[in-house]
Amino acid sequence: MNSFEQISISKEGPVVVATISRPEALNALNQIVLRSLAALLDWIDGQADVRALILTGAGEKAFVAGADIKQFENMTPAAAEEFGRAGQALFTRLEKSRVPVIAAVNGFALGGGLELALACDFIYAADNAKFGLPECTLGIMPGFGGTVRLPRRVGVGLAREMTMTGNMLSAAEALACGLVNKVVPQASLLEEAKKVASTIALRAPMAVAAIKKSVHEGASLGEPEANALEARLFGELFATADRTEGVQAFIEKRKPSFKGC
Ligand code: CO8
Repeated sequence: MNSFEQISISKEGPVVVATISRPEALNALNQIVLRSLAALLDWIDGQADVRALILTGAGEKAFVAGADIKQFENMTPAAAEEFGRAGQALFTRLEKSRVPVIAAVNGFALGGGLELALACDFIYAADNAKFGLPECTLGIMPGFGGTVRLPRRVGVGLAREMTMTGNMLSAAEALACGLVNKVVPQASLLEEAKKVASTIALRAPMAVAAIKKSVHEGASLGEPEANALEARLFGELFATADRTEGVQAFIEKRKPSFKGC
Protein backbone atom coordinates (compact mmCIF):
# COMPACT_ATOMS: atom_id res chain seq x y z
CA MET A 1 0.00 0.00 0.00
CA ASN A 2 1.36 3.40 -0.96
CA SER A 3 1.43 6.29 1.46
CA PHE A 4 1.34 9.99 0.73
CA GLU A 5 2.67 12.92 2.71
CA GLN A 6 -0.19 14.43 4.79
CA ILE A 7 -2.70 12.00 3.26
CA SER A 8 -3.12 8.58 4.83
CA ILE A 9 -4.87 5.81 2.98
CA SER A 10 -6.49 2.54 3.88
CA LYS A 11 -7.94 -0.05 1.55
CA GLU A 12 -10.76 -2.43 2.33
CA GLY A 13 -11.31 -4.67 -0.68
CA PRO A 14 -12.21 -2.43 -3.62
CA VAL A 15 -12.76 0.72 -1.50
CA VAL A 16 -9.95 3.15 -0.65
CA VAL A 17 -10.32 5.73 2.13
CA ALA A 18 -7.96 8.71 1.81
CA THR A 19 -7.72 10.96 4.88
CA ILE A 20 -6.23 14.44 4.55
CA SER A 21 -4.13 14.82 7.68
CA ARG A 22 -3.00 18.27 8.77
CA PRO A 23 -5.15 18.54 11.89
CA GLU A 24 -3.04 21.40 13.31
CA ALA A 25 -4.29 23.58 10.39
CA LEU A 26 -7.76 21.99 10.12
CA ASN A 27 -6.44 20.01 7.11
CA ALA A 28 -5.95 23.19 5.04
CA LEU A 29 -4.63 22.58 1.53
CA ASN A 30 -0.97 23.48 1.25
CA GLN A 31 1.33 22.54 -1.63
CA ILE A 32 2.22 19.24 0.03
CA VAL A 33 -1.42 18.13 0.33
CA LEU A 34 -2.15 19.18 -3.25
CA ARG A 35 0.91 17.27 -4.50
CA SER A 36 -0.15 14.24 -2.50
CA LEU A 37 -3.69 14.44 -3.92
CA ALA A 38 -2.18 14.34 -7.42
CA ALA A 39 0.01 11.37 -6.41
CA LEU A 40 -3.04 9.63 -4.95
CA LEU A 41 -4.87 10.02 -8.28
CA ASP A 42 -1.80 8.65 -10.15
CA TRP A 43 -1.77 5.66 -7.81
CA ILE A 44 -5.53 5.03 -8.14
CA ASP A 45 -5.16 5.12 -11.96
CA GLY A 46 -2.86 2.11 -11.70
CA GLN A 47 -5.12 0.08 -9.36
CA ALA A 48 -7.60 -1.78 -11.54
CA ASP A 49 -9.18 -3.41 -8.46
CA VAL A 50 -10.09 -0.08 -6.81
CA ARG A 51 -13.76 0.64 -7.47
CA ALA A 52 -14.46 3.62 -5.18
CA LEU A 53 -12.55 6.29 -3.29
CA ILE A 54 -13.71 8.06 -0.13
CA LEU A 55 -12.08 11.39 0.72
CA THR A 56 -12.27 12.62 4.32
CA GLY A 57 -10.36 14.78 6.81
CA ALA A 58 -8.47 13.82 9.95
CA GLY A 59 -10.07 14.59 13.31
CA GLU A 60 -13.60 15.52 14.23
CA LYS A 61 -13.48 19.23 13.47
CA ALA A 62 -12.69 19.67 9.79
CA PHE A 63 -12.88 18.02 6.42
CA VAL A 64 -10.69 20.76 4.91
CA ALA A 65 -10.86 24.40 6.15
CA GLY A 66 -9.75 25.78 2.80
CA ALA A 67 -6.56 26.53 1.00
CA ASP A 68 -3.77 27.40 3.42
CA ILE A 69 -4.36 31.11 4.00
CA LYS A 70 -0.80 31.69 5.24
CA GLN A 71 0.58 31.09 1.73
CA PHE A 72 -1.50 34.04 0.39
CA GLU A 73 0.38 36.61 2.47
CA ASN A 74 3.05 37.36 -0.13
CA MET A 75 1.54 35.83 -3.25
CA THR A 76 1.77 37.90 -6.44
CA PRO A 77 -1.20 38.15 -8.86
CA ALA A 78 0.65 35.98 -11.39
CA ALA A 79 1.46 33.34 -8.79
CA ALA A 80 -2.16 33.40 -7.56
CA GLU A 81 -3.49 32.86 -11.08
CA GLU A 82 -1.06 29.99 -11.57
CA PHE A 83 -2.00 28.49 -8.18
CA GLY A 84 -5.70 28.76 -9.12
CA ARG A 85 -5.14 27.09 -12.48
CA ALA A 86 -3.15 24.24 -10.91
CA GLY A 87 -5.86 23.67 -8.28
CA GLN A 88 -8.60 23.76 -10.92
CA ALA A 89 -6.72 21.23 -13.08
CA LEU A 90 -6.24 18.89 -10.12
CA PHE A 91 -9.89 19.08 -9.05
CA THR A 92 -11.04 18.55 -12.65
CA ARG A 93 -8.84 15.49 -12.80
CA LEU A 94 -10.50 14.22 -9.62
CA GLU A 95 -13.94 14.96 -11.08
CA LYS A 96 -13.08 13.01 -14.24
CA SER A 97 -11.36 10.08 -12.53
CA ARG A 98 -12.56 6.64 -13.60
CA VAL A 99 -13.27 5.74 -9.98
CA PRO A 100 -16.30 7.27 -8.23
CA VAL A 101 -15.27 9.56 -5.38
CA ILE A 102 -17.37 10.22 -2.28
CA ALA A 103 -16.57 13.15 0.01
CA ALA A 104 -17.18 12.21 3.64
CA VAL A 105 -17.36 15.68 5.18
CA ASN A 106 -16.62 15.37 8.88
CA GLY A 107 -16.63 19.06 9.91
CA PHE A 108 -15.71 22.35 8.21
CA ALA A 109 -15.64 22.23 4.38
CA LEU A 110 -14.67 25.80 3.60
CA GLY A 111 -13.17 27.53 0.60
CA GLY A 112 -10.89 25.07 -1.21
CA GLY A 113 -12.30 22.35 1.08
CA LEU A 114 -15.83 22.83 -0.23
CA GLU A 115 -14.43 23.14 -3.76
CA LEU A 116 -12.70 19.78 -3.23
CA ALA A 117 -15.94 18.19 -1.99
CA LEU A 118 -17.81 19.63 -4.99
CA ALA A 119 -15.34 17.95 -7.36
CA CYS A 120 -16.26 14.58 -5.80
CA ASP A 121 -19.23 12.65 -7.21
CA PHE A 122 -21.36 13.28 -4.14
CA ILE A 123 -21.14 14.25 -0.51
CA TYR A 124 -22.11 12.49 2.72
CA ALA A 125 -21.86 14.74 5.78
CA ALA A 126 -21.56 14.42 9.53
CA ASP A 127 -24.19 16.31 11.49
CA ASN A 128 -21.57 18.83 12.68
CA ALA A 129 -20.43 19.67 9.11
CA LYS A 130 -20.41 23.28 7.94
CA PHE A 131 -20.11 24.38 4.33
CA GLY A 132 -19.03 27.74 2.98
CA LEU A 133 -17.00 29.73 0.49
CA PRO A 134 -15.74 32.52 2.78
CA GLU A 135 -13.05 33.85 0.42
CA CYS A 136 -14.70 37.30 0.16
CA THR A 137 -14.04 37.76 3.89
CA LEU A 138 -10.31 37.57 2.98
CA GLY A 139 -10.54 39.98 0.05
CA ILE A 140 -10.28 37.18 -2.48
CA MET A 141 -12.71 34.87 -4.27
CA PRO A 142 -13.09 31.12 -4.80
CA GLY A 143 -10.35 29.96 -7.17
CA PHE A 144 -10.57 26.16 -7.34
CA GLY A 145 -13.84 25.96 -9.30
CA GLY A 146 -16.23 27.12 -6.56
CA THR A 147 -18.02 29.77 -8.62
CA VAL A 148 -18.48 27.17 -11.36
CA ARG A 149 -19.54 24.05 -9.45
CA LEU A 150 -21.53 25.52 -6.54
CA PRO A 151 -24.19 27.28 -8.69
CA ARG A 152 -24.61 24.10 -10.73
CA ARG A 153 -25.13 22.07 -7.55
CA VAL A 154 -27.34 24.34 -5.44
CA GLY A 155 -28.65 26.91 -7.95
CA VAL A 156 -27.39 30.37 -8.84
CA GLY A 157 -29.27 32.34 -6.16
CA LEU A 158 -28.01 30.39 -3.16
CA ALA A 159 -24.50 30.16 -4.64
CA ARG A 160 -24.40 33.96 -5.05
CA GLU A 161 -25.60 34.46 -1.48
CA MET A 162 -23.02 32.02 -0.09
CA THR A 163 -20.10 33.47 -2.06
CA MET A 164 -21.05 37.12 -1.52
CA THR A 165 -21.71 36.80 2.23
CA GLY A 166 -19.20 34.09 3.06
CA ASN A 167 -21.85 32.64 5.41
CA MET A 168 -21.82 28.93 6.17
CA LEU A 169 -24.58 26.35 5.72
CA SER A 170 -25.27 23.79 8.44
CA ALA A 171 -25.41 20.12 7.52
CA ALA A 172 -29.23 20.25 7.61
CA GLU A 173 -29.28 23.29 5.29
CA ALA A 174 -26.80 21.60 2.95
CA LEU A 175 -29.07 18.55 2.83
CA ALA A 176 -32.15 20.67 2.15
CA CYS A 177 -30.54 22.43 -0.86
CA GLY A 178 -29.09 19.24 -2.38
CA LEU A 179 -25.45 20.07 -1.68
CA VAL A 180 -25.13 16.83 0.28
CA ASN A 181 -26.88 13.51 -0.25
CA LYS A 182 -27.05 12.32 3.35
CA VAL A 183 -26.38 13.58 6.88
CA VAL A 184 -25.44 11.09 9.59
CA PRO A 185 -23.98 11.26 13.12
CA GLN A 186 -20.24 11.95 13.05
CA ALA A 187 -19.47 8.51 14.54
CA SER A 188 -21.14 6.65 11.68
CA LEU A 189 -20.00 8.86 8.77
CA LEU A 190 -17.21 6.61 7.48
CA GLU A 191 -19.29 3.48 7.94
CA GLU A 192 -22.14 5.04 5.89
CA ALA A 193 -19.73 6.26 3.20
CA LYS A 194 -18.14 2.80 3.03
CA LYS A 195 -21.58 1.21 2.73
CA VAL A 196 -22.55 3.27 -0.33
CA ALA A 197 -19.03 2.90 -1.81
CA SER A 198 -19.29 -0.89 -1.41
CA THR A 199 -22.64 -0.90 -3.18
CA ILE A 200 -21.14 1.03 -6.11
CA ALA A 201 -18.16 -1.37 -6.09
CA LEU A 202 -20.55 -4.27 -6.75
CA ARG A 203 -21.84 -2.66 -9.95
CA ALA A 204 -20.27 -3.02 -13.41
CA PRO A 205 -17.18 -0.74 -13.29
CA MET A 206 -17.33 0.26 -16.96
CA ALA A 207 -21.02 1.13 -16.60
CA VAL A 208 -20.25 3.24 -13.52
CA ALA A 209 -17.39 5.00 -15.36
CA ALA A 210 -19.63 5.66 -18.39
CA ILE A 211 -22.38 7.08 -16.14
CA LYS A 212 -19.82 9.32 -14.46
CA LYS A 213 -18.55 10.57 -17.82
CA SER A 214 -22.05 11.11 -19.22
CA VAL A 215 -23.21 13.13 -16.18
CA HIS A 216 -20.00 15.16 -15.99
CA GLU A 217 -19.50 15.92 -19.67
CA GLY A 218 -23.22 16.18 -20.36
CA ALA A 219 -23.52 19.01 -17.82
CA SER A 220 -21.50 21.35 -20.02
CA LEU A 221 -23.20 20.37 -23.30
CA GLY A 222 -26.51 21.37 -24.83
CA GLU A 223 -29.32 18.79 -24.54
CA PRO A 224 -28.94 17.29 -28.07
CA GLU A 225 -25.17 16.88 -27.65
CA ALA A 226 -25.58 15.47 -24.15
CA ASN A 227 -28.13 12.94 -25.43
CA ALA A 228 -25.78 12.02 -28.30
CA LEU A 229 -22.96 11.42 -25.80
CA GLU A 230 -25.26 9.27 -23.64
CA ALA A 231 -26.32 7.21 -26.66
CA ARG A 232 -22.69 6.65 -27.71
CA LEU A 233 -21.64 5.52 -24.22
CA PHE A 234 -24.77 3.36 -23.92
CA GLY A 235 -23.84 1.65 -27.18
CA GLU A 236 -20.22 1.13 -26.13
CA LEU A 237 -21.29 -0.78 -23.02
CA PHE A 238 -22.95 -3.37 -25.27
CA ALA A 239 -19.46 -4.44 -26.34
CA THR A 240 -18.46 -5.34 -22.76
CA ALA A 241 -18.34 -8.78 -21.17
CA ASP A 242 -19.99 -7.25 -18.11
CA ARG A 243 -23.11 -6.44 -20.16
CA THR A 244 -23.32 -10.10 -21.23
CA GLU A 245 -22.81 -11.18 -17.60
CA GLY A 246 -25.28 -8.65 -16.13
CA VAL A 247 -28.09 -9.49 -18.52
CA GLN A 248 -27.42 -13.24 -18.31
CA ALA A 249 -27.36 -13.16 -14.50
CA PHE A 250 -30.76 -11.42 -14.49
CA ILE A 251 -32.22 -14.06 -16.81
CA GLU A 252 -30.71 -16.90 -14.75
CA LYS A 253 -31.95 -15.28 -11.49
CA ARG A 254 -28.47 -15.07 -9.92
CA LYS A 255 -26.18 -12.27 -8.78
CA PRO A 256 -23.81 -10.98 -11.49
CA SER A 257 -20.06 -11.21 -11.11
CA PHE A 258 -18.54 -8.25 -12.93
CA LYS A 259 -14.95 -8.23 -14.15
CA GLY A 260 -14.59 -4.64 -15.36
CA CYS A 261 -14.25 -5.53 -19.02
N1 CO8 B 1 -5.36 28.03 6.33
C1 CO8 B 1 -4.37 27.99 7.25
N2 CO8 B 1 -4.58 27.70 8.54
C2 CO8 B 1 -5.83 27.47 8.94
C3 CO8 B 1 -6.92 27.51 8.04
C4 CO8 B 1 -6.64 27.81 6.66
N3 CO8 B 1 -7.59 27.81 5.70
N4 CO8 B 1 -8.04 27.26 8.72
C5 CO8 B 1 -7.69 27.06 10.00
N5 CO8 B 1 -6.35 27.18 10.14
C6 CO8 B 1 -5.55 27.05 11.36
C7 CO8 B 1 -5.71 28.26 12.27
O1 CO8 B 1 -4.85 29.30 11.87
C8 CO8 B 1 -5.35 27.67 13.62
O2 CO8 B 1 -3.95 27.55 13.68
P1 CO8 B 1 -3.15 28.05 15.03
O3 CO8 B 1 -3.66 27.13 16.08
O4 CO8 B 1 -1.73 27.85 14.67
O5 CO8 B 1 -3.55 29.46 15.25
C9 CO8 B 1 -5.89 26.24 13.52
O6 CO8 B 1 -6.06 25.97 12.14
C10 CO8 B 1 -7.23 26.07 14.22
O7 CO8 B 1 -8.11 27.04 13.70
P2 CO8 B 1 -8.92 28.09 14.61
O8 CO8 B 1 -8.20 28.33 15.90
O9 CO8 B 1 -9.24 29.28 13.78
O10 CO8 B 1 -10.22 27.23 14.92
P3 CO8 B 1 -11.68 27.81 15.23
O11 CO8 B 1 -12.47 26.64 15.71
O12 CO8 B 1 -11.62 29.01 16.11
O13 CO8 B 1 -12.26 28.28 13.82
C11 CO8 B 1 -12.66 28.08 11.45
C12 CO8 B 1 -12.46 27.34 12.80
C13 CO8 B 1 -13.98 28.85 11.49
C14 CO8 B 1 -12.71 27.02 10.38
C15 CO8 B 1 -11.47 29.07 11.24
O14 CO8 B 1 -10.26 28.36 11.42
C16 CO8 B 1 -11.45 29.69 9.89
O15 CO8 B 1 -12.21 30.60 9.62
N6 CO8 B 1 -10.56 29.20 8.99
C17 CO8 B 1 -10.39 29.77 7.67
C18 CO8 B 1 -11.53 29.38 6.75
C19 CO8 B 1 -11.37 30.05 5.41
O16 CO8 B 1 -11.43 31.25 5.27
N7 CO8 B 1 -11.17 29.23 4.36
C20 CO8 B 1 -11.00 29.72 3.00
C21 CO8 B 1 -9.56 29.89 2.70
S1 CO8 B 1 -9.26 30.65 1.14
C22 CO8 B 1 -9.48 29.38 0.01
O17 CO8 B 1 -9.76 28.28 0.37
C23 CO8 B 1 -9.30 29.75 -1.43
C24 CO8 B 1 -9.36 28.50 -2.34
C25 CO8 B 1 -9.05 28.88 -3.75
C26 CO8 B 1 -7.61 29.27 -3.88
C27 CO8 B 1 -7.28 29.85 -5.19
C28 CO8 B 1 -5.90 30.44 -5.14
C29 CO8 B 1 -5.56 31.43 -6.12
